[in-house]
Amino acid sequence: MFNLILFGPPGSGKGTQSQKIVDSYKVEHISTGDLLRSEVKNETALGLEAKEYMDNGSLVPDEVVIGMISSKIDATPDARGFIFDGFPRTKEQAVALDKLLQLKETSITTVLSLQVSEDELTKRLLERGATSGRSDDNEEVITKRIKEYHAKTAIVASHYDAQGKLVNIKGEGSIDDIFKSLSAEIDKYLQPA
Ligand code: B4P
Repeated sequence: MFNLILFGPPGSGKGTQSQKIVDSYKVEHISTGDLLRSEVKNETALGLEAKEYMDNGSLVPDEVVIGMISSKIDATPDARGFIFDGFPRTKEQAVALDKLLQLKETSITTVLSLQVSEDELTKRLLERGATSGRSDDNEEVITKRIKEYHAKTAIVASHYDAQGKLVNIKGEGSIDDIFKSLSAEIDKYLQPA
């Protein structure tokens, strides 16, 4: 099974590129950000807990996110592959994902890491904030999210680099050009469906 992690800081384009990958390769998309926002919108117990963290730019606790991922993988047993978007975001989540996939006799195929400068990230998220209505797209929270990325998430890249699975991809330029670079890597393992 093809299991891709699309990795990068907030605003690097993980959600944008995931959509294009799903359209082209017909893999299952698992976005922890989307799953959490849906729980918040539906005012579930999980959503009420997550909202506080998301609104101030913190990461939601690992156990909440890991439980959510596990049920999502189980829900689609016939998937051609998975694209993990915004997960794992801590070393603990990465270790848990490796174990979860091992139980299913599969593993991460490749980790594509989008490289975008901090100025560009802030610019994109502020622009999105002007139209998205997202509570975490304002200057103060964006700064906190980028800090959280450096403190807790950047280390996930080293975890997969040590396994020889990390590939850096330039994440600035046109959305189509970035998709071409990502596709060139994915094509090594899976052809468009
Ligand atoms: P996420 O929903 O994962 O969102 P993100 O990091 O903000 O954005 P992404 O990288 O997907 O960027 P996008 O394509 O939208 O996280 C939100 C919050 O949820 C976190 O802060 C955290 O609290 C919580 N959370 C999620 N997962 C978690 C986990 N595993 N553990 C704990 N907590 C978790 O692009 C951004 C903007 O840039 C868009 O407006 C897009 O149009 C634009 N853009 C994209 N590509 C572009 C390009 N090439 N050029 C110009 N603009 C571009």
